Amino acid sequence: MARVLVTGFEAFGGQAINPTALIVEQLQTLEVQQKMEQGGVVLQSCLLPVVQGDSVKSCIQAIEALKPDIVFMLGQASGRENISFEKVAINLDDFRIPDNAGNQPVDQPVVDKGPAAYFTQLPIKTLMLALKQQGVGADISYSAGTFVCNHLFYGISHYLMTQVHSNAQCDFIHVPLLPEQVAAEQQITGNRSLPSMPLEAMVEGIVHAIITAASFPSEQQVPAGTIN
Ligand code: PCA
Repeated sequence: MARVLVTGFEAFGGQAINPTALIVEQLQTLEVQQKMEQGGVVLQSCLLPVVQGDSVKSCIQAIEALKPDIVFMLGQASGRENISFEKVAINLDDFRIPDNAGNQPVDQPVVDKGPAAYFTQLPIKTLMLALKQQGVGADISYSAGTFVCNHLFYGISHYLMTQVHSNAQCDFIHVPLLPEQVAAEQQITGNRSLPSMPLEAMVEGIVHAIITAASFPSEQQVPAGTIN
């Protein structure tokens, strides 16, 4: 059995919901738990605060309790069209808006004197292809931004890399907005229509990613590079 921890985030930036909180809720249903059991996965999930420092601390607590083989951290990324597997975590906090505790660091390292970046060790191209085969839009992203999602991704990558007794691997997965978030935003700001994905497709994609990763497949050598 593979032990997998999945984290979601609370709502932030004045928004009413965060799709990743709803995904985490769905992962706790009996139906998903049964699928996980059949797929050889012991799954645990939790919600994290959108706060510099505390997000990493809460995630480490969950890691120490479950001792997972794989950690998937989920976050919302407005403007993304597909579920995107992040390749890189960078050692930089540069918050465009304050986090939920009012912190707004500018050009600070996540970890003082830590390496500039970490690459995920998980086979994310294989995961991307598995989702596409299932009919769920997926791609690889080469920037998780410089807000709390990247902060958590870097903080947990650093923690796992520096733990002597841990072989656990992690990745950050960004999901698009929900259709209802796009509609709400359009009403308030009149903004152009942003891309969205229904919750059912997000849950299907995340469940498939978890079960695929839990069989520890090797990475596929396919191009997925971008020019931005
Ligand atoms: N997305 C933000 C933080 C929380 C979330 O869901 C980000 O991309 O940094």
